[in-house]
Amino acid sequence: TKSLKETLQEVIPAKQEQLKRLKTEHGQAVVGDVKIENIIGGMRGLKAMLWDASVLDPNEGIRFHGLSIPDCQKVLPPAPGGKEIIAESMLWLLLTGQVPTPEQTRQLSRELAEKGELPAFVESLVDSLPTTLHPMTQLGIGVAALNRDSSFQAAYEMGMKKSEYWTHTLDDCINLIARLPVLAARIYRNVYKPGNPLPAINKDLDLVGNYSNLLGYGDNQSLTEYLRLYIALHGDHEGGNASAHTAHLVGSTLSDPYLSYSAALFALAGPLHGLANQEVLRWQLAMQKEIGNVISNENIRDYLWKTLKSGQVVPGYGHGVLRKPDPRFIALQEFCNTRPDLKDSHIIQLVNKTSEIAPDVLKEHGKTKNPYPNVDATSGCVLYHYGFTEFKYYTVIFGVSRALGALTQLVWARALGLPLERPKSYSMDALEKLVKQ
Ligand code: FCX
Repeated sequence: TKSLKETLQEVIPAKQEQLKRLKTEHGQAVVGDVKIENIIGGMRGLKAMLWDASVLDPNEGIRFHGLSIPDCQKVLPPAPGGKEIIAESMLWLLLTGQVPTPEQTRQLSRELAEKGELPAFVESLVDSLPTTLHPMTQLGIGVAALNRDSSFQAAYEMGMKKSEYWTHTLDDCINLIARLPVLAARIYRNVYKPGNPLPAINKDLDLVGNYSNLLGYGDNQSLTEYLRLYIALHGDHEGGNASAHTAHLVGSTLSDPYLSYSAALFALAGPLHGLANQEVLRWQLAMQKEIGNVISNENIRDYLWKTLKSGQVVPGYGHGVLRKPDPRFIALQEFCNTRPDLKDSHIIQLVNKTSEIAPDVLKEHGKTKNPYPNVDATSGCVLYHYGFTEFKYYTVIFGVSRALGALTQLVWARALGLPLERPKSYSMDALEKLVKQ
């Protein structure tokens, strides 16, 4: 059985050739215009980034190396006894473009479990943080501190050749992915369950199986399966989203993967991005409180209007690229539909009903280009149903997941020798001058 590194080693030369071809044969080809609206509109719609692992179609949603979410659910190996995609299968696909065998995913699970321990100083560092510090801030601090052991940084100091960048980047990325669950679970324990012992990593379990165990939910197979699906689905969403883009930008300075991903986590911590899943729950619970136990279309519509009229966004709706309901949202909804307890859950019913009513209200409101639910519209509410109610922690789970895409693409950025990212900026005066020319 070929290992992840051996598989990657095999696929890199063809990709390097493809990049060379693009550069030499099509370097001057034009793929779009840059309008003033792109420059002042958060670069929305600008085709300006290379990202091989996934492409987001506005109508179809995400495809990972060409595979849609239902395709992935069919072909990517689950955990033994489970049904849902596991992080290892998704990681393998994102990194190599290939579907792993069950044996390869098991092998990778074992490798990650063996590398899962935190250095003692990171444990003490995280334990010393005030429990009032947001869990995402704690995660970012812990990830940045892990860079003490960066293989990339050490090799760089020793003068490694450019052709060796990717192997050290890969080593760091695998180590970081392996350590994220134990770091994230320690933060959860410290903030919400102080004094609880953390179980040892089980070398026979997959990454998310271990994460669930460390969080104290290992006995709940249904929640563990949900976490597996959640983490696989949030892994990558092409390159321009704020977290993936941040990892890419910081990595382009040859900052090591720990520092690059730490920066990405702080982008994920914003309410317009990953924090939305915590905001959705807060908002749905406030709605529930106001409308009481009767879930009627009218009550929900009124509450939506109240939110909009108070100048707030409806969390969990809209997207920078998507123009249809997010297939990740649909996959999570389908997960709920297959489980009677989830189907009958009050909060899930409220989420589902809201997703039926909100698009028309948002259309009538007339501002958002995409009135449909994104993945955050349901992800946190399902956790709440399971009794995992500490909603300030939800984005941390997203942070464990987004590493799959952001880090695998750092490996590729180094394998392809991508340069420092440095777009050109203009002042408003300079733009006006350009326009008048
Ligand atoms: N509720 C109310 N207004 C909304 C809205 C929503 N859900 N979504 C967009 N709008 C508004 C915008 O605020 C903007 O108003 P403005 O002209 O006064 O500034 C206008 O509609 C046009 O925005 P639009 O082009 O449709 O959306 P953007 O690409 O600028 O922003 C996000 C995309 C996702 C940031 C936006 O839809 C939003 O704020 N949604 C709510 C928060 C959320 O769910 N974020 C998670 C997104 C994602 F899934 C993730 O990263 O995890």
